[in-house]
Amino acid sequence: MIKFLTKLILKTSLLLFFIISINSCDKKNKSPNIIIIFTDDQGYGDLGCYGATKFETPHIDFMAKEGLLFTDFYVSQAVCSASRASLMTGSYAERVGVQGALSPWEVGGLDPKIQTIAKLLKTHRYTNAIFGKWHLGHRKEYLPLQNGFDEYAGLICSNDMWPVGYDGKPVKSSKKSYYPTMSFWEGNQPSYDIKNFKDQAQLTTTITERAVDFINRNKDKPFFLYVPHPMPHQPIAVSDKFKGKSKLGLYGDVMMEIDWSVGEILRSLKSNQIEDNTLVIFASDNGPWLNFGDWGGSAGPLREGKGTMWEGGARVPCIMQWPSSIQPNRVTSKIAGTIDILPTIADIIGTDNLNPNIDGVSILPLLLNEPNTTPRNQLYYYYGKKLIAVRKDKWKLIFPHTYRSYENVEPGQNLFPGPYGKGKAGLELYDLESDIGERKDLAKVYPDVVKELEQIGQKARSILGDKLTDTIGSETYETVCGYTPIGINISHTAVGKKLNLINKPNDKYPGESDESLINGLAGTVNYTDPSWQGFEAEDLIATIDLGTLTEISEIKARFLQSQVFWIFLPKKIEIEHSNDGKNFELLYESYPNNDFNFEQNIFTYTVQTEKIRSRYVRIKAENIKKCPEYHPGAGGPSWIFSDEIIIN
Ligand SMILES: [Ca+2]
Ligand SMILES: [Ca+2]
Repeated sequence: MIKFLTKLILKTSLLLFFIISINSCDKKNKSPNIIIIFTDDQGYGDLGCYGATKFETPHIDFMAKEGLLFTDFYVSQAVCSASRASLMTGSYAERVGVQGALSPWEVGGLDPKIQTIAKLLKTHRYTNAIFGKWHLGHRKEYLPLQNGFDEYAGLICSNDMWPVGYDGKPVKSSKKSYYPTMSFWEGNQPSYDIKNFKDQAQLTTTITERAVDFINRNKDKPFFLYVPHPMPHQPIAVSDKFKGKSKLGLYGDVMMEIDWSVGEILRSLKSNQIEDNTLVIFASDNGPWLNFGDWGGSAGPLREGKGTMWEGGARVPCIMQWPSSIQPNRVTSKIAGTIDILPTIADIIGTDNLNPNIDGVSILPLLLNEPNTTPRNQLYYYYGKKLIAVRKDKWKLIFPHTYRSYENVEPGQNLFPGPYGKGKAGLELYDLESDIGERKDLAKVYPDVVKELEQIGQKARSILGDKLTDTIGSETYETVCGYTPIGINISHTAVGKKLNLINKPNDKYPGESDESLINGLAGTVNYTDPSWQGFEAEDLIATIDLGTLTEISEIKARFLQSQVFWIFLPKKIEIEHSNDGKNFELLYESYPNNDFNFEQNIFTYTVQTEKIRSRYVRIKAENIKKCPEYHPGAGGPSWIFSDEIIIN
């Protein structure tokens, strides 16, 4: 009886304890502040708490001591924009349609219709800011202020997307010379130029000051602060505060400055007495750029680095600190990833507004140290729409593919990259628990495991697609949202009439049909829009037969300028008409300006006629044929892109 009573009391008090702790958790943590610090190309081995030895990261190590360190934390892809899209949206990049690293002239970005952490928190009265590198689209509609953030300052893309060489000097004759001047942005506008290494060296300090200022101003209301550092992405640079401070050299100095930045942020939380109720997440966007050698970071014990989906590219350090809810000094080897952050935040704030069609799962039970919880035991490793591997528990199955490799090549020095090697993988199985470096292929030893993981891969392919096996996924961005953008509808007299082209468009850009130039659908500013017909080093000579003498008041010809993609305006444009198809009368001629220009734009050449009656209209557009001297492709074939010819 006494035994029973003791048991009952114990049970009741345990129950009470749970009710109290759930209640207090409820009260305190409904709207915690959220801070995500996201470094760029930082390796798994580049923190003290992950084994770095030649430099110290005491503040980040402190986060680990006060919080939870993940040994098996993943990004969705080992490349900037795709990785960031997943962090923001809680989904693999294939679902949200962002691949690779967007270049400054990219016209697309993360679809503004897709839910993100910032947009979700906005509906819960959070104040949101991003200080650092955005890299999810550069046109206004894609920038942070139009997508859930109240404040933004930083870079719009990677810090190497600038017209400066590895020696820090302006470049004239390589692909890099085509990058526009890099700017530090404030909101929707470039604010000042980043021209040299000295300017780069101030980035970490400036971003940190802005972050701390934001915390001070918003300490009394819930906020979301996103700090995606442009460092230690190449070219790395450090302020005088940390120059020469590490035993590793510049890369170590840069990591020590990032650590200082984390320290400043933690300090401001403490001085504002909000550290208890602030969840701070520290992670990297992908593994290290190893062909920069000592200047490019370390993947620790992991295989390969950035741009590959071996563990060294996909697995990153991650630490979460949240004193009111995460017990100190914990390490977990449970699988988790950046795609899980959005649903975890949704779980924390208890929202009903989370988009259910995402790939991530809430790992809040893991944060709260609930017993026997495994929010995720499977993971897909995609790279550029290719399913490279899948993981289940300790097993990773690699699918046959080729990849860039950092092995058996000499890395570069002094901020210069070395070459890439080429790797080729077959169907390979690795036990990540006993073989973290992926060296011992066990596919032949465990055929049943291979079979089981192949089925997981098959499921991934059927949903998210796979270019390696030419599988179209049922839920990829393209499948669900269609290819964007589509042409602009224009109705006019020539639609459905006869068209004769002297030179055929190039097979790569054939337009939708032979009559693409007069199909009533006009190409948009995106050169990949199927409406455009592209002519490589050839002239466009198009004759339209209206069938009978027809009253014509206006003729327009549209051309695309997109010099960054080798697409120029014609050297000369002529518009002619004829009654018999033999003798043509010139109505209009123009010599477009093909000077150096970053602007991607559609130019329309128009002639108003005095209501002539005519049957034939001919457009002649002369190709400049070779890319001009100023262009990185100088001497190579130039393109003209045409669509549509409009007759009224
Ligand atoms: Ca990166
Ligand atoms: Ca067309």
